[in-house]
Amino acid sequence: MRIDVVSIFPSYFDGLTLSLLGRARENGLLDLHVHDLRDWTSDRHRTVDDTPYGGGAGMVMKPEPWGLALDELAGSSRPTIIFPSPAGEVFRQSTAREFAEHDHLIIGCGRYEGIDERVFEYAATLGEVRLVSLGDYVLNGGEVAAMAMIEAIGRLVPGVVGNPESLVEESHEDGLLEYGSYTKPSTWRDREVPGVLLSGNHAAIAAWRREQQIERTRARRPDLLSD
Ligand code: JCE
Repeated sequence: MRIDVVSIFPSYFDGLTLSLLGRARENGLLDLHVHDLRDWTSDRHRTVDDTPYGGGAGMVMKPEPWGLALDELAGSSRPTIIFPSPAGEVFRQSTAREFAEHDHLIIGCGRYEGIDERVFEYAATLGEVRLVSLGDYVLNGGEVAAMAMIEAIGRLVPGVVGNPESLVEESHEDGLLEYGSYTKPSTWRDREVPGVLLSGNHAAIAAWRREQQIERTRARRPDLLSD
């Protein structure tokens, strides 16, 4: 999979390119390229924003640099073009699974009050456009949302996470929260590890863990049980 990110703060992504995804990158499984939107400006001040038509607070990202960036990065690959936006569909594990199947993602990170609306229409002529929100809160720009999405998508690309079983057992993959985990010592500050986990009875352990998952989901995320 190739992912191109366009941002006016490309150094935000320096940390991400190390860690978990660093290894996938070396294997050639995940080819991440981060670009500075200002590289597609031509004025002396490398301007990417301007005042909004119709008035209002703040600035809007100009369409021209975005048009040139998308033309160059899309090529002939019919990419999926993702714009993080508080007005987009909510990003879920199912969204990550869907995007992990695609060969080429372009993620456009807005700033200020957002991007000129015509950029989304134009992008739709180059590939499939998706406006995607990380959740129901407002960030200052798309970068943090893009990083979260890249991590969630990247770890689903076959071969990126070592043990495929560890993917299935995690929260949200089966629609329930995870059971609690314990490690040594078996007693710590007068607190015991639940006895069943020390029993060696694998059927009892599996049943206890499933019960934990259901109870926690009911207490913390009842929306996951009713929907
Ligand atoms: C962004 C902004 C709209 C006021 C580009 C915010 C995603 N889940 C999300 N929360 N916030 C975002 C997000 C993504 C891209 C941009 N802003 C700031 N947007 C109204 C301010 C600009």
